[in-house]
Amino acid sequence: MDLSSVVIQTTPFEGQKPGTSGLRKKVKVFMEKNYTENFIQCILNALGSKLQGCTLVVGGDGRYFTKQAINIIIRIAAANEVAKLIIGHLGIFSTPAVSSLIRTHKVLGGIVLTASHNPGGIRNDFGIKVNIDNGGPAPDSVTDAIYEETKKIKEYKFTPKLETDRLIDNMGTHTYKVDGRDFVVEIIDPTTDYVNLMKQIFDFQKLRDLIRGTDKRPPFNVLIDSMNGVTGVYVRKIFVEELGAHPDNNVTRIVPLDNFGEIHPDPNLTYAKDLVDKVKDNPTYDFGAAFDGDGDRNMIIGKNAFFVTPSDSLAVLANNLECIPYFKNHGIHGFARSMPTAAAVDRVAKKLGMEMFEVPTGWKYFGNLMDAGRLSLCGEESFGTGSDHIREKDGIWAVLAWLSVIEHKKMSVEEILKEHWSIYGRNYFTRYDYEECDSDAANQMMTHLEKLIASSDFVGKTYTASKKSYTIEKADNFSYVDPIDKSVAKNQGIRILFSDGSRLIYRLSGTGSSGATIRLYIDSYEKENVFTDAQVMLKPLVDVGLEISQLKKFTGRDAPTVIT
Ligand code: G16
Repeated sequence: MDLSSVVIQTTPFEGQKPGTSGLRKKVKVFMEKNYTENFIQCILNALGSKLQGCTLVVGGDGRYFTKQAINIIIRIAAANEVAKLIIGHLGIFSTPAVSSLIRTHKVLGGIVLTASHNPGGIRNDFGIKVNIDNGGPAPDSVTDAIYEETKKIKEYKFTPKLETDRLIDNMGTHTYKVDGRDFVVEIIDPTTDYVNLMKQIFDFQKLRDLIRGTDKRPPFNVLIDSMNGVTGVYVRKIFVEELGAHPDNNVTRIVPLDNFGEIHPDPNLTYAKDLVDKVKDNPTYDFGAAFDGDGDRNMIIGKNAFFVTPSDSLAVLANNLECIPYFKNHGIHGFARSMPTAAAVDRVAKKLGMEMFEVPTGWKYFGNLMDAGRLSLCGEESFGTGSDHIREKDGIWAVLAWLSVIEHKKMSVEEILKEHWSIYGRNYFTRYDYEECDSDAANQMMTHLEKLIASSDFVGKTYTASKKSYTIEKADNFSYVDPIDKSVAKNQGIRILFSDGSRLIYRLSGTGSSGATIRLYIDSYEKENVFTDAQVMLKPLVDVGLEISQLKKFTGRDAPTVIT
């Protein structure tokens, strides 16, 4: 049957500006009449002339509203002359898997349905993000173009009679005629391409021997926690089926749920407490790892829940890449981190003579450097780690990388960290998050900081807390010039740098769906004193950070929601 598209009149919605990583709002907002339709049409409009005849990858973490959103995308894409959609079975793709598929199939891009680590379910968050042809998140130029479209949209195109009901429930290829053109929807297994990629990167036989044990070595007892998010399907394939992990003892919460079982699928010490407690309570566990809803974040802990900060995780991997076959084959071309991430990796880069980049918060800022062949490994304090194998951060990759290091060094997580600090010194790091603050109050606090750092006597001032004094050497609002395309990103976070190398950074999160989340990042470097508890070590600097920002006065908050 030849289907016809129609044009539907609409009006713009306010606030469809993509944040750090896509548009994230409450599900009920996406459910408003035409809200999702408008945004999808604007994405396609922003792709311009490349859209006609293109192929797009579509899928997400399976959270509530994924299926409805996919049905809308299919009908709008068909009407807009897209030639083909590659969609995950049941709508499931992890964010790293989408990135991989875009690259494997060499297609124009993808639409990822996720609000990442934000809670899901009908009362919580949904999100839509766009990836471009290198597999990475759309850069500012593309998201700005989408936002401009959302402010002026008057109509969207739709194919009302294209039957989408249960389409994603079965794998296979479906071909339609829409306005006389062929339109193809291919429903694929979400894991095949990604598992193949991981097999090319890592030595699966060695990892299997590590997890199962050999004649010479006892099994290395892992607990991998998918937090009811999308990684469950990949964890089953990779850890259970390929690497021989025990389905009851070595993996947990591996069935993706559309509300993540009412938990906050964010792998940190607060929201992944379940994993932390299990590893603490059971001394036979050597290792624990958790992922977020869409599978791009990771948290690593060792025996007795010894916590590895993401900044340290990045530095340790940078120091040990030779035990991962991918890097032997592809070489190592440079490292990068986001600005608030502690500079532990910088010291490794210096020792190895590697180029090192500091970019704003957001994985999208790494893409150009990777495409230019100048960046192999990067990470962010927000539990993101990855390499140039794709253009997204990759939780499962990070865990396989850690297991490769452990297999190679034959040391525990804690031993590896302690050895690293003994060689390089230690960047103590913590982040205080104040979630769902009043937006006006948070903005006022940032304005106060802007004024303060601009005042003529700020640099040189000394603040004291718990008998420790810190003298301000420099203060600014971070801006970045992309070394490849020279694009400029301004106002990326207020930095206060002290004469002893310590740093305080203040940012408003760009991933929340309501109110404002204030992030206070605290970082200090010690060459000798490397074995103190980080919270104890950083307490005076935290107090200075709170004094400078007057956070309590502006927000009324006594304590952070999350400390990592
Ligand atoms: C996204 C971005 C990351 C960023 C993180 C936190 O992660 O991809 O690059 O570090 O948000 O951003 P913010 O501090 O603005 O909340 P995800 O996992 O949410 O996609």
